Amino acid sequence: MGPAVADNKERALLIGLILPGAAPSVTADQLDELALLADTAGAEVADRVTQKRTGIDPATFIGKGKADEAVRQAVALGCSLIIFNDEISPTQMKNLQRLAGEDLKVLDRTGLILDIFRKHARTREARTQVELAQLQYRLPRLTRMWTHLERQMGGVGTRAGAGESQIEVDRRLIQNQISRLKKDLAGIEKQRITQSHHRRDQFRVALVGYTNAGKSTVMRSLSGSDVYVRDQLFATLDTTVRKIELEGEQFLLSDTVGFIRKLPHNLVASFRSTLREAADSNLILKVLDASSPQIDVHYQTITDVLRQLKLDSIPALVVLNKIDLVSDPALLDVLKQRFSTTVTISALRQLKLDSLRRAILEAIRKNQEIIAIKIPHFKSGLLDLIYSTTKVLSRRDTDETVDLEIQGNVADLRSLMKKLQL
Ligand SMILES: Nc1nc2c(ncn2[C@@H]2O[C@H](COP(=O)(O)OP(=O)(O)OP(=O)(O)O)[C@@H](O)[C@H]2O)c(=O)[nH]1
Ligand SMILES: [Mg+2]
Repeated sequence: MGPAVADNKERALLIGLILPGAAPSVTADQLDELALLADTAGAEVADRVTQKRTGIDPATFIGKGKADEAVRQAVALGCSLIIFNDEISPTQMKNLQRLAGEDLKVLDRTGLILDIFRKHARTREARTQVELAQLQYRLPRLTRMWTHLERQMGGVGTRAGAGESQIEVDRRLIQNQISRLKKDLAGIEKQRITQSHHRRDQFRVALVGYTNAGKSTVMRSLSGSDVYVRDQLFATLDTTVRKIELEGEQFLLSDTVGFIRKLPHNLVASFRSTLREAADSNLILKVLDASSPQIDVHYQTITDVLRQLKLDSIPALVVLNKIDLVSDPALLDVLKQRFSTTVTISALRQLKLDSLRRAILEAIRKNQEIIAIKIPHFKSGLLDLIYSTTKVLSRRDTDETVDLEIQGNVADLRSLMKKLQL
């Protein structure tokens, strides 16, 4: 295998550790995903190495002998990167980097994801969020060895680039930078809160899902707008909101950053405000790629992240997407049962989008609202209906009217208002 690659893509060797109780197939799936991540970051996977161990080696993560062997293999394959499937501790990273030497950069899954995020961040908010997460990740790893290498290499595909300026500053400067970024983010977040405050009275639907599940494609086909869609991981980092009208009902649909297993917690924390768009929603659409053999892991990941963000009490609907890729109807039935959902679509091929529209419409009409109304005495015949279809929160009887504060679903309240006007 010649090390000279025509499109000068960096070559990477992937390394996975198999611990007791973990099926080798799980590691294989995770390495598939890691390969996809590497590809998205612009690196080409030359080979993968796995090691079964009873535990993590505190010094080198995998065994020292295996690490030496992997380094030799990587060099022979013309690799410039070794990427670990898991997060490596700062000490392990330092030791592994020493083993690897100067021409081979050691990365872990977290570092790789951060790299992709940095490349894909477009708005000031996303850039600030990524930069913050990246500095927090680097701070404990800031050894002389690391800075030296960083100065030479930066991240995947960046020999000298974005990372460079940060490397020259010392720990103290990084810490200052972290507090500055946090302040910036708080400022941006305040703006966001004011913005979403304006949209308070609108019904809000949020698309949530594993990266590459097709969230932006759903957004695109429901709103008819030009949203960025790519067959790569983390194509979307920024939140996009579109106003959509359906049979006279309006709602706001938001698309945002995707999830992935082992999502670096720094990133989850940094992206909290972006993900708050989902927090403000009345309905969450959990978009799943029905054609993925990993669908259960994906679902579990979404559920976990939503729980971490304390969003698990918001009404949610599972949307099985990419059904055009599921050729076995029996399999589709199994999936429908498993996720107790009736919405199965192909956002790309525009199949069965009406079932999704209907489900959203139903949620809008079921949505509870609180209104204040005055019932003139000549309309008091309506009171029975009001008490039976809505929840009366307060009542004040005056000479001319009965003043009520009532809570009910949008459809019921609307038909009531019609009767009041007659
Ligand atoms: N076959 C098929 N492909 C789809 C469908 N929906 C989306 N895709 C493809 O899946 C890939 C990812 O789609 P996106 O809409 O960018 O996915 P996403 O969930 O927004 O991904 P991130 O923004 O990266 O988190 C693209 O190549 C889409 O064309 C579908 O229903 N069928
Ligand atoms: Mg997207």
